[in-house]
Order: sequence, then structure tokens, then C-alpha cells
Amino acid sequence: MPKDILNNLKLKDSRTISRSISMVENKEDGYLDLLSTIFPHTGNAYRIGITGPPGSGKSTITDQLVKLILEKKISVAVIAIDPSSPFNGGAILGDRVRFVNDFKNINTFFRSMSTRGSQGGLANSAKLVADIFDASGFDIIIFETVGVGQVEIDVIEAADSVIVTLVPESGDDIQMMKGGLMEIADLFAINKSDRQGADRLYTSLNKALELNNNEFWRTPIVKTVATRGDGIQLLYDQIVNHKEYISNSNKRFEKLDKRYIKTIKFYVSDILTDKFWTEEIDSRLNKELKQDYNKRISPFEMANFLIKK
Ligand SMILES: Nc1nc2c(ncn2[C@@H]2O[C@H](COP(=O)(O)OP(=O)(O)O)[C@@H](O)[C@H]2O)c(=O)[nH]1
Ligand SMILES: [Mg+2]
Repeated sequence: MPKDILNNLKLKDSRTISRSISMVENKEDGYLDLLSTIFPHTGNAYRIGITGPPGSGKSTITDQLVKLILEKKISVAVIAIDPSSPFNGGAILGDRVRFVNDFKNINTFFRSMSTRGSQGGLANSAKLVADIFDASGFDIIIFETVGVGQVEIDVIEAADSVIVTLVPESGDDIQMMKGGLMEIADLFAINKSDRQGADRLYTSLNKALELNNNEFWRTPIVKTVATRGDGIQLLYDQIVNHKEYISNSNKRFEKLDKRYIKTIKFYVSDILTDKFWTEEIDSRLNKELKQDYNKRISPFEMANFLIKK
């Protein structure tokens, strides 16, 4: 029963959390009831997105942030998203296995997600998994993604604070700035600052950001050496600053509203699509497929025809 599940989630029972995640990912019977039951208990966790090119140190930064957050007696859940990975769930944990606990009242939880095993689309699933962590009472949720595709952008847009990681050897700085990362970043981390070129990147990034800054928020750039933990406290402090900024400026409510609307729109399409594809519709389509390509009704007319059927 969703109510029992909710109670166990609130105890941060790791088995219930895992079970609920699978239920949502696989759209098992009752998953929408579960999501509806937990909904009033969501919207409390602070959501941080970390994105950037592969190898720039996202995982290392995430691990360091988690360590720091736990020292502060704050609970944190991590959702690592990798659309290209063939693995899912606990398969790729490697040395991150230490995050996986088998107790009640755990204060950290690690989950990796890939396209496989995400029935409702990866970005949507990741957000629903975050809702499960949210209802379980985790204070902070970190989404870690490779910042390239639409899936990642969708996930990142749902975060309250977005950190973009760069490295000195990103080289062609201007190129990456055109890649849309400038617009989504609330904070930048120049990681691997132990390497040459960090200062140069800092200067050019700072210059480029002048256009982005508003009266109330100057996008901070933090130099980090994640492997040593250097700059992580500063990065965390800037996240806290950003949290204050969006809380005081109503932006947090705007973000919640956006998330709410987006979820409704997603499910309207989802429900209508599911209802629409009856056997009759399928067989009408299959009939058309038997015709030579150029003799077929155009896909646009076909869509209209099927909808009116
Ligand atoms: N020199 C140096 N290496 C780092 C630093 N941060 C991470 N690395 C290394 O860079 C590699 C990629 O890091 P990872 O966190 O897996 O990057 P991700 O692909 O963005 O998640 C690993 O071998 C890390 O040990 C850093 O600040 N300096
Ligand atoms: Mg990684």
C-alpha cells in the first residue's frame, strides 16, 4: 500500500527506497498511486545539478561534496545519469559502492540510471526518482550528468542550482560557451586547477560572464582540485549563497511551478498516447505499411486520420 511505503520511505529505509525506484522506473502496477501519495511530501529537498564534459571531474566533485555535506550532518542522495551507459541500478558502482547502505535512517544514497530500464524516458524517470528521495526526507539531491544531450538538459533544468564543471584543457573555451552551458550555469567550477591554463580559463570565463550577470546574482567561478578536495568548501558555500538568492527572489517557487506544469504536460501526453495505441489503431497502421512507400498516405494525414478514428 502506498501509505505503508510512504511511512517506510520516511524512515529512509534503503530497501523501500530501492523498491520504489524500481517500481517507478518500470512503471509497475500502482506506481502512479505511489507518486500521488508521496507528492505532498515533495518539494522540500534542495536539488543540485552537476554537468560538464566527460572527464572534467563531475564524479570526483560529487563524491567530495557528499563527504562535506555528510560531515555537516545533512543527508544527501545522488542520481548519476548516463544515457550512453548500458548499465543500470547498482551495476557500475565500483568504488562508489560505499554509498550503498542496507540500513534504516541512512543519510546518503547513490543511484545510477541509464536509458535501459527507464520506461518513461530517462529525464522523467530521474525526476521521479528525485521525488522519492525528496519524500524520504533527503535534504539535498545531486543530479550528476554529462552535459551534452537533451536528456541532460531536461534533468538539469529541474535543479535549483546548476554547477557546470570545466577543466583548463577545455581549450577552446568560446566553443563550449556557445554550447548552451553558459545559459544553464548558476555556478562554474574550474576543476583540475592543479593543471596549467586554469587562470587563463578563469579570466576568459569571467569576461564572458559579464553579460550573464544580473544585479542580484554574479555567477561565481570556483577553482577546484577535486582529487585533493581543494575548493570544495568554497563551492559548497557558493551553492548555499545561490540557494539564498533563489529563495529570496521567488525563483524557487517559479522553479517548483515549472516542474509541476512540466510533469502534468508529460503525463497528459503519456496517458493519451497509451490510450491511443489500441490494437485497432496498430492494425490500421500495419495495413498501410504493406503498401509501397510512395503509395502510402502521408504520415501527417495518417496521424490525423488515426486520431479521428
Ligand atoms: N589532476 C587532477 N585530476 C582530477 C581532478 N579531479 C578529478 N581528476 C581525475 O580526472 C579523472 C576523471 O574524473 P571524474 O570525476 O571521473 O570525471 P567525470 O567524467 O566528469 O565524472 C579521474 O581520473 C580523476 O581522478 C583534479 O582536480 N585534478
Ligand atoms: Mg562521472
